[in-house]
Amino acid sequence: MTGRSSTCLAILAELKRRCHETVSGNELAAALGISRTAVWKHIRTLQSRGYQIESQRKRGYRLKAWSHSLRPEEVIPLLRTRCFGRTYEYHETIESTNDRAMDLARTGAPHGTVVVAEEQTAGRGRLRRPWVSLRGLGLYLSVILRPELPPRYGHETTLTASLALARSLRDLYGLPARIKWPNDILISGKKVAGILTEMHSDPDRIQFVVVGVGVNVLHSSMDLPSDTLYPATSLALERERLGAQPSGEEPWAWSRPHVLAGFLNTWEELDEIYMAQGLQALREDLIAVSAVIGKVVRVQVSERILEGVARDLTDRGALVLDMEGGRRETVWVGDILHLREVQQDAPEPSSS
Ligand code: BT5
Repeated sequence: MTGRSSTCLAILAELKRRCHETVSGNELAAALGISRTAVWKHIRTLQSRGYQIESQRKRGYRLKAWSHSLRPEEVIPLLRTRCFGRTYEYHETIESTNDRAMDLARTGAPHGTVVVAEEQTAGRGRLRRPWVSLRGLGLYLSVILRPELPPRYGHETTLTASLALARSLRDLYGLPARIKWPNDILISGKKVAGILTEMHSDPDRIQFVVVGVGVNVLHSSMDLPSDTLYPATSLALERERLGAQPSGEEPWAWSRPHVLAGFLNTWEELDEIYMAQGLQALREDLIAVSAVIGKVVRVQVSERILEGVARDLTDRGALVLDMEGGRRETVWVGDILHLREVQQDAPEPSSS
């Protein structure tokens, strides 16, 4: 980082810390050991980068609006991680952060590398389904993971990421986020986020996994796609509807950089538990926040459609279905097309 940009960061940090007041140029100059003219030049640089800093003659400077930008200077100071986000690539616009992360991973980018974009022009979900990625409204990111595991464990990284996202939305924002196995996050039955995992491996070992995550954050109902299998929602809409409060008091807690950093912090913690103890250490939490366990689900598994009661998750994250006639199926990979409550008067498939 250049001296110039690190001074900009220091000024920004001070204005954020004292966001309810006007901070004089003299105070900033003294705190940073630079001249008032230098402070003014850095403020101009920050303003030219989109920061809304009010400058009042003779009084000083005040940060007027919290930034939603995902530039590294907004996100990295909020990270508590060792690896996640420590290599951070930012794009204003990109076709797909997953494609970029796959390229970076092929050329040796380290575990925890994060690629973030303000907008994707060809964001995608599973089976190349489109992921609507409007500029400045959502989070579009991909994380490179290098677990030293055989390829058959690859799908478990999706579940770890899903749990991290659900947990960060629950714990930090009080939102009742649930996992629609294995890769969607729902709030009150509506889809707020989706996860796309892609992997490159040798026959016996994963080379790398790229986990792409799209989250609707600031969208109004007009910004959301309407032609989706599950109705879509955003954190802003659910916050308003549910009156949810973040755990802290800070006015900026709902800003995109905070949502992103809170997620990455939670995810690295869970990833470390997963790597040390395996998915079984997260199984109970996965069940507790599942949107599907105990529900009747219709699942597409390759060409087959299975319908049954989602009864359990195995230690390896497979979904256990109780089918009609007492048959039990274990599903490793599938797409849940539909889910509903078990009807009280209908005979329940056999219980475990
Ligand atoms: C997913 O796939 O939900 C995974 C989405 C992953 C997107 C991220 S963004 C960063 C990274 N880079 C990428 O290119 N992708 C990843 P799937 O389960 O297949 O769901 C796709 C379906 O979700 C679509 O067919 C639509 O029905 C619906 N959908 C599309 N955009 C949506 C949105 N913004 N909000 C809610 N639902 C949406």
